[in-house]
Amino acid sequence: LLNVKGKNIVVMGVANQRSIAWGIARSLHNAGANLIFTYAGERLGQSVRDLAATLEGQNAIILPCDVTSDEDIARCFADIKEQVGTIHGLAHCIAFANKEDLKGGYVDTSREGFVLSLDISAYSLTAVAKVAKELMTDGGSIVTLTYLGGERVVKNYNLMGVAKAALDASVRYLSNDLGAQGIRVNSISAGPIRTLSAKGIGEFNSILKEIEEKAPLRRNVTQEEVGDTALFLMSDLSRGITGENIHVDAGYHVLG
Ligand code: 0WD
Repeated sequence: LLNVKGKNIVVMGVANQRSIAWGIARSLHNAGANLIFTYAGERLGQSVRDLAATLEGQNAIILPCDVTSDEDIARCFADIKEQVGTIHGLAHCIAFANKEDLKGGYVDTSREGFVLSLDISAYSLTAVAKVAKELMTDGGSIVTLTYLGGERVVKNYNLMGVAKAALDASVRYLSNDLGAQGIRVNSISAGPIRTLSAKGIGEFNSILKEIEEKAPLRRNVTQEEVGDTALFLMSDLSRGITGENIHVDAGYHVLG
C-alpha cells in the first residue's frame, strides 16, 4: 500500500541524531526505502556516516551538498544520477538564520542576515527541486519542513518566520509547476522539537512548555511523528495530495 520499498529517496539536512531529517530517514528506512543522504559541510559528514551505519541492511549513499552553491547542488545530483539513475522522493530539512535574528525585534533584521536566511531556508527548495525533477522520471514526492511562525507571529521566530512564509509559497508554486510531471510538493509544519537548530531560537523552552499546556493533545511532538507523516507524503497513500501543508504539532495551530 505504501509502495516505498526499493524507492530511492534523498534526505537532506541530517546534522545529528536529534535532527528531524533523521526521524524521517528512520521512518523511510523502516518502510524499505533506499536512502541517499546529503549534508552541508565536512564537519557533519562523519556524523551522517556514523548514523547511516546504524540502519540495518541500508547501503546508503552519502554526499556533501551545500545548498548555497549551485555548483554543489549540480555536482551532488549528477553523482546521485550516476549511482542510482532515478529518484522517487526528496526530503528537504534545511534552514538557517543568524542567532541575533532569532530574538528581539524582527524590525532589526539586517540585509545580509535576511538574504542568507532566505537563500538557505527558502530558495534552496526551489534550487534543489529544479535539479531533482530531472531525476524523477517516474514522478515523485518532495517534502519540506515548515513552522507555524510562517503563518502568524511567534515570539522570537522573527526572520525565520519570514523565510518559512517564502518557503510555504514556494511549495504552492512548485506543486503547480511540477504536477504535470507527476511530482507532488508538500510541507509538514512541525511543532517545536529540541534540535541543534532549535537551540538558536530565543526562549525555546518556554515554547515547548506552552505547547504542553495548551495544544489539543497537551504534549509536544517527536521526530518519529514527523517522520511517519513524511513517509505518508512519500507514499502512494497520499497520491492525491499536493501543494498542501500538514501540521504535525499536536493540534496547536487550531488555537487563536
Ligand atoms: O522545532 C524544530 N526543530 C522545527 C524545525 C519546527 C518546525 C520546523 N523545523 C524545520 C527547520 O526550520 C528546518 O527546516 O525542520 C528543518 C530541520 O531542522 P532541525 O531538524 O530542527 O535542525 P538541525 O538538526 O539543526 O538540521 C538543520 C540542518 C543543518 O544543521 P546545522 O545545525 O548544522 O545548521 O540544515 C542544514 C544543516 O545540516 N543546513 C544546510 N544544508 C545544506 N546547505 C545548510 C546549507 N548551506 N545550512 C544548514
